Amino acid sequence: MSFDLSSFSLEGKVALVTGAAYGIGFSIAEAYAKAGAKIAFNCRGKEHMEKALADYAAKGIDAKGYYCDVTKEQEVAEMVAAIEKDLGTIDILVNNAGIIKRIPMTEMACEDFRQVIDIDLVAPFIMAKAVIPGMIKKGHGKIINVCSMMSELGRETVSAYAAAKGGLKMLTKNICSEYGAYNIQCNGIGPGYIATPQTAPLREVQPDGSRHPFDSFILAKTPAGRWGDPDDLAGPAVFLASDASNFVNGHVLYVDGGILAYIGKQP
Ligand code: NAP
Ligand code: GCO
Repeated sequence: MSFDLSSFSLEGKVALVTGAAYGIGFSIAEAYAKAGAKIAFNCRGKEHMEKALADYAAKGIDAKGYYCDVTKEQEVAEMVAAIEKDLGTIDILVNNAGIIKRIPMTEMACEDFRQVIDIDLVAPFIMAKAVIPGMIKKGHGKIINVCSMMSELGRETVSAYAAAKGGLKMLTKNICSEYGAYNIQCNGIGPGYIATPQTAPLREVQPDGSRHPFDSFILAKTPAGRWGDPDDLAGPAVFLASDASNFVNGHVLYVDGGILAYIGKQP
């Protein structure tokens, strides 16, 4: 079959991006809409929902928003059923919803560790389990798990998050292995350090007006010498959701400006 640029199109596809009221999820959903997909997203709070719907509308995107805590199986089942009724069977799932808790491991309460694992690892399992039957019936599907630098590397204070994102990389490979025969491709996308609310504490300007030490650290670790923008993920995410990647499966595509390849700027 000869290559055609239309293989990058998402025309007529139904995409669910979890936690896409803002941040990385919003940028991925916006890119999918521009590529032709019908957009569904979820969040938990009324305020975030109302602002997100207005932000999507301001960009000419008729996104459908659903209240759903992705850790709750019943809420997920109801959301998927509602999306199938409103838009049709889900063709593309992006497991984007996620949290981080930055606490030294020996000071971290077990319930904090469990909450991060629940949202960042168990929820992608719950979401995938809910959409795969429809994808099998339809004869195709795309699942994209939002991994992290911490799928490959550790650092102080993020033990739960690294454990979750490391596990998410392996869940990605296992969904690939178990459902590839049904023409379902499951890949990861691994953002580097991206400027969103989640990383805002790491970029806070210091009282003396200087950069946060972690901000300077990341600039030195990134060949591009900058933090990523959520829109840097748009093209790679469209590729992984499109027919252009139908023989890419179980892969984690890092969109990190080169962090994983670079020892860091010499002092
Ligand atoms: P963010 O700005 O904190 O947004 C996280 C989103 O997840 C919010 O929309 C939030 O919605 C939603 N969410 C959290 N828990 C949820 C739950 N239980 N049910 C439903 N929605 C929930 O984060 P971000 O920076 O955009 O990150 C998005 C994803 O990329 C995360 O998985 C993160 O781990 C990953 N990531 C981020 C970076 C980075 O540098 N920013 C790099 C690599 C990977 P609510 O408003 O309802 O809380
Ligand atoms: C941190 C950051 C990172 C990023 C991202 C990197 O505290 O180290 O929040 O975890 O969010 O996951 O890829």
